[in-house]
Amino acid sequence: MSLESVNRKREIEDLEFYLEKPIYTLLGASVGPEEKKVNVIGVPLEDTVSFRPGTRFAPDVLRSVSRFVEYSSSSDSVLSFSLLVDCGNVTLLQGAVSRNLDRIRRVGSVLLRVCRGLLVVGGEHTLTLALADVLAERGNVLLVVFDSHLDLKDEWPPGQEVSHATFLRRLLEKRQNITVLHVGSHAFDEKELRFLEENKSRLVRIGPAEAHPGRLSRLVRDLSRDVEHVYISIDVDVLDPAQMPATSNPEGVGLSYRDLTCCLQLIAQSLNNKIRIVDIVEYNPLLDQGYTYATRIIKLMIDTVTTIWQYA
Ligand SMILES: [Mn+2]
Repeated sequence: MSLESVNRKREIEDLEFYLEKPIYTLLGASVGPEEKKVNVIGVPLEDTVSFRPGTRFAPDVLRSVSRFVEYSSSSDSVLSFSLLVDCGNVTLLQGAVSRNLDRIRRVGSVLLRVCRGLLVVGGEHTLTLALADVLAERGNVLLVVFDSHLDLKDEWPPGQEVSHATFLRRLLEKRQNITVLHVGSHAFDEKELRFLEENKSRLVRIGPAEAHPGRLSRLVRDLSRDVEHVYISIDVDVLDPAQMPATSNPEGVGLSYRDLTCCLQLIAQSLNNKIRIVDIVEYNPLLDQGYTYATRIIKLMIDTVTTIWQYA
């Protein structure tokens, strides 16, 4: 065994302190971490709630509900068990957002060195700040965000610099080598639009009406030209609340599930071998009825994994 792989093995073992082993794994996966697989981590981060609390329960509820659904995608493929491992949840300290982001960064940094891809289950959207930051250490990043909100506020609530509504601004201030394609937003204020305008060379927004494959394919091709790594972040409130009411900050309208998966397919076709991280955030099981919408999130995970990693 080479020194490099001995060190890698030791780093993975050292993660034990920061990862809580799952009681049930997601989608019947075996327990990770494991090299060369798609590693699942739950991130029960919920430190900056502004409306309805509950996202921190999402990873464990989704694992538990995933025992009762079929592992087939909405386009007739069946998830391969050998593709995924579940590393459990990042152990977090309730209320300590910056220490928690450090822990998420640390776990992400080790796993990204060894895994094929990272499937991250939130928790609040703020976790993307830590993981996109880690990915940007490794080269130029295209971050594709699906979200009803722009999350470009300077402070939210007033006085709070790091939160689910400010994370994207903090990320762009910190990292010059991240380009963002923002899809589906229709909820923002004038200051956020001004920031968008001032940063339009690396922050491209397409609203819900334009979120179709034809428009996306050209943009994705152009934006990914000088990019080594792609990160896809899905805030489930991008979906119409009629299709996804179980989310902390709903915004009245949104994309259909089919719009979202068509966009994902298109991105996967154009950028498959560059996609390193997908996160699915802001599902709130306390607002779910009989776990109906948990099954939709699980279907979204299966569709994502089969589209992006299984048939690559
Ligand atoms: Mn949102």
